[in-house]
This record gives sequence, C-alpha cells and structure tokens, in this order.
Amino acid sequence: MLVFGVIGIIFVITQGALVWSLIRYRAKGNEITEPPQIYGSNPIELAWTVIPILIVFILFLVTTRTIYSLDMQEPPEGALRVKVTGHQWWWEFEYPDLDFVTAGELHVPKGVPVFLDLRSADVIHSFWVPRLSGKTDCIPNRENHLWFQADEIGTWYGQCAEFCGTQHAKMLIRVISEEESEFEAWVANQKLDAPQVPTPLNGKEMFLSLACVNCHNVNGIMMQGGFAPNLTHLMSRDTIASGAAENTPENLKKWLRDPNSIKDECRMPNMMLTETQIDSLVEFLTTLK
Ligand code: HEC
Ligand SMILES: [Cu+2]
Repeated sequence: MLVFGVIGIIFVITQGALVWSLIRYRAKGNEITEPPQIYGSNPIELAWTVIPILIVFILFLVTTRTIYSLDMQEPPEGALRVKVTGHQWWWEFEYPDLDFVTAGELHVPKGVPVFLDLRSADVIHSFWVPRLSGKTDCIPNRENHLWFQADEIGTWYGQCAEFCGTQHAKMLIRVISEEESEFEAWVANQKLDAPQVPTPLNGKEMFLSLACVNCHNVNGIMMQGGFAPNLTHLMSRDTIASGAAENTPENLKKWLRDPNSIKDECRMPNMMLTETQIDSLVEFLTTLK
C-alpha cells in the first residue's frame, strides 16, 4: 500500500502537469510561437535528481523487507509440512509429521500455512500454483522452501514450471483446500493400509505377480518399490499420472494397456498385458480407496 501510495502521488503529479501543459500551452488560432526554453537551473536539476533517488531508496527498503519475510526458511507456527519431490513427470507429496505419502494431488486444510520442502529425484523441476504462491525450483541434492496458505476452499491448479523433458506439460499439480474436518478425514484414510477387499478376478494376486511391485508401493500389501506413485489410496485421487487423465476405470485400463497413450515416453513401461490381466488389475486398483 505504501508503494501504491507513493506511485499514486507521482502519477497524479506527472499526469496533472502533462494535462495542465496541454491545455495551458495549446496553440491558439494559426499563431505558432515556441515557449521560452530554459537551460541549466541548478536547484531544479538537483531537486529532480535527489528526490527520485530518495523515493527509490525507500521503495527498495520496504520491498526487500517484504521479500525477506516471504522467503521463509523455517516453517511458521502451526504450519502443515509437506515434502514435495519432483519426478519425471509426476509429483510426490510426503506428509512427514502425519506419516504417509501420496502423489499428484496435494490436500491442505483451509486457512492453515503450508510449508513445503522442495526436492527433485532427477532433473530440475519447479513447483508453481499461481493462485497460491510464486514458483520455486526443485533442484537435485538441494532443498528449497516455499509456503502458502489457501484461505478459501477449492481446487487450485498448478504446473511444473521448469522444462524437465518430454512430458513436462503433463506434470500438473492440484492443490485441494478443504475444511479442517474434511482434511482430517482424508488424512485418517491416507494413514490406513490398503483395504483388504476380496478380488474375485484375482486382481491382487495378478498385481503381486507382475513387475508393478518393483516400482509401486501399496502399504500393507507390498513395500519394495518407491520409484513410482504410491498406489495405496489411488482411488482417493481425481486424476492419475499427475493430472494427465481423469481417474476412471476406463482410463486406468487405457493406462495399463499402454501408459504412452496418455503420457508419451513416461517412466512407466508398456507392460504388454492381455485384456484379462488388465481387467483383473483394474479390479484390484479400484479397491484402493
Ligand atoms: C518401471 C517402473 C514401473 C512399473 C514396472 C509399473 N509402473 Fe506404474 N507407474 C510408474 C511411474 C513412473 C508412474 C508415473 C508416471 C507419470 O505420471 O509420469 C506410474 C503410474 C502408475 C499409475 C498412476 C498412478 C497415479 O497416482 O497417478 C498406476 C495406476 C500404475 N502406474 C499402475 C501400475 C500397474 C498396475 C503396474 C503393473 C502392471 C505398473 N504400474 C507397473 C512406474 C512403473
Ligand atoms: Cu517440468
């Protein structure tokens, strides 16, 4: 507001002088006379050098103070902490104080500061949800920080903002801010192991028998992966592959038939599965509520 006030006053003075000169010195009739030309008034030269320098100096002081207060390196009191890891081409969200991990969609409670530790598993990515905060890079072997607070309920769309390879454009972010109680319910569910539901088509056995488990973790069922999105509560997400497609059984089938059909060259290989295998896998995946 201070900066706005200062530039507002300058705007009114300069534009006022301009308009006043236009009216006061406009040509009358056909007579064109040049107004007096004045050179080298020391007091005036001095004034319009020193005053702008002072103004710029004050603006510099107040903006650096604000920049430093935004560039917070320690979480503010009561903040929710999330470790964000950028992968080619998906986002991993770990809640260290709550002890679970998810992917693609970041749930936060409304009105609570969220403090992010930003890292990368491979190349440089950049976390950017424009309506919540500025962008901050995720750099391998380095930890950057970012914090934001969503004061309204809603879904806030974001995007990796540092070119990171072929599927950079499909490395989307969704931040879902919800009422405290809804968030608590979501957390309680995320902390649970995968539900043990019967799968008549042998979906679970199929999943365990294939290479899926080398990359994906499903808490309570198989924990030797970790290079790929944790699937324990896959069905609690609205989208798959970091926003590349809606999370529907049809899209899961399409994904398993060939992940490249949704996200070309992505880091999940085409597993050359048969339709029977796919049906049985999707049966299992859709139990992961
Ligand atoms: C070589 C490692 C690897 C193997 C093997 C693998 N996946 Fe994946 N999977 C990935 C990666 C990496 C992604 C994320 C791709 C992206 O979004 O760019 C992924 C994404 C997914 C997703 C979307 C998850 C989400 O939250 O968006 C599902 C579902 C999935 N895989 C299921 C499977 C199943 C079922 C199998 C076994 C048939 C399997 N995957 C085998 C690496 C693997
Ligand atoms: Cu990117």
